[in-house]
Amino acid sequence: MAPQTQVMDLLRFATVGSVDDGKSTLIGRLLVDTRQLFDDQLEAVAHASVTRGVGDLDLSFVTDGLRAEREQGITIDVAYRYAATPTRKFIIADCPGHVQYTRNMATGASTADLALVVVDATAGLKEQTRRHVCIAALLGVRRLIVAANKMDLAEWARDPFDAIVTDVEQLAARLGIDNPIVVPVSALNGDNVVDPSDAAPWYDGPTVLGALEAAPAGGWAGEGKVGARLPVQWVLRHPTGKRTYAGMVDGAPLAPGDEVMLLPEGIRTTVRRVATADGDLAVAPVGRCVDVDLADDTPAGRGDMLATAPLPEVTDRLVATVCWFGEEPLTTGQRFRVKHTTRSTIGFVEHVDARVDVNNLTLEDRDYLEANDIGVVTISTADPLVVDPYGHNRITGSFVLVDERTNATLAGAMVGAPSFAAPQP
Ligand SMILES: Nc1nc2c(ncn2[C@@H]2O[C@H](COP(=O)(O)OP(=O)(O)OP(=O)(O)O)[C@@H](O)[C@H]2O)c(=O)[nH]1
Ligand SMILES: [Mg+2]
Repeated sequence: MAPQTQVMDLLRFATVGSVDDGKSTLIGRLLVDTRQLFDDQLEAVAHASVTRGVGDLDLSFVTDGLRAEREQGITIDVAYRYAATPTRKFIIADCPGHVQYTRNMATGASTADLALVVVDATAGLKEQTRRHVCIAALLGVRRLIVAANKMDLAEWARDPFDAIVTDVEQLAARLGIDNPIVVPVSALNGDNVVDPSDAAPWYDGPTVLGALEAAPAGGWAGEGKVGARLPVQWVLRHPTGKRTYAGMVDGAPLAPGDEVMLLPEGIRTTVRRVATADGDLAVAPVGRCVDVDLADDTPAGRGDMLATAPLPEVTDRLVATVCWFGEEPLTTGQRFRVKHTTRSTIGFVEHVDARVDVNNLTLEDRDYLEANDIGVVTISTADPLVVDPYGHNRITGSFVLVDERTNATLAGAMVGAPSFAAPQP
């Protein structure tokens, strides 16, 4: 996962929504109409379209580059694209909609500030759309722009658009997301994507690009809620016998003179120097890789953490919200490798507490999770973890469950229960 950045003119967004609703076509349209593609790239897309017999220019081929993607007409892996307009830079993650690739969608959304939700206006919000929006919100995305797509097929009728607006507003309110914007578009024809269209005279809002340019960047809810965090990646031993600790700064900047706690040992000390390959820093910003020299001798190892106040929690038992991607169900008693920041340990599922019903965002009593379910579990670990609630920090608040035998990632997990889901009576 990427660090939280402070760069204000950069917006990271991910496309989310059900299979075939038009996410890749919309991104293709956005890139073509803002002239991000070179002529030879466009020619390659046109050539591939004709070769595959899908018309003159299948815009989904701009991001769907894998052979299997073009043959099956679906997105499988996340495609990252970079775009720049006169007012803003964008990092775009075009995610797959197929339920089988929900894991990839979660990866794409995990670094996004904003979700560009694509909904086929002739069908409305599907369960998979709701699942994606729910996962995006759990992953910390706090802004939604919704493209009510295929309006050409809906003959630009206002009713299906209004129905989507109502559903989106209800969903966003439950997830604690303010002011979702819904735009009626045809990604295929380019209406209201970059260029305003007069096909919907009843709509007076922005185009998709206009909404993306106006959206505040860095919409991450947890910014400012934790102190500096430096998960120790490497311990550097110097000829003098001194140890320094290398890793990436997260949460808040770290500076010489800062009082830090070494965790889980619980040793209080002070930062003496913050070094980089380019010399010492007066302040190391979030995202910077540094080598930290401490005032006292300390016995830390890889996987330990240096932290400034407000401090994280040290625990070997936690409640987490998990997105389960294993083919076999997740049940009580299972054992996994837990990878949290730079630490790896063994974890046991003490209890599967509940499953999230993505259609109405409630928790149902359930002691197992099936593939692509979202649920709440209690996990205990062999070694203590140094965690923050996911809502406060994306890095220290998340971990993955890995199959010990195959090394496959089976779940993405966030520390804490989902705030939106109230237990059912
Ligand atoms: N008529 C019409 N067809 C569209 C529009 N947008 C997309 N399509 C078509 O819908 C189909 C699916 O489009 P994609 O862009 O591949 O959909 P996707 O959401 O990226 O699909 P996955 O990535 O597999 O989830 C393609 O045949 C597109 O040409 C639109 O605005 N109008
Ligand atoms: Mg796609």
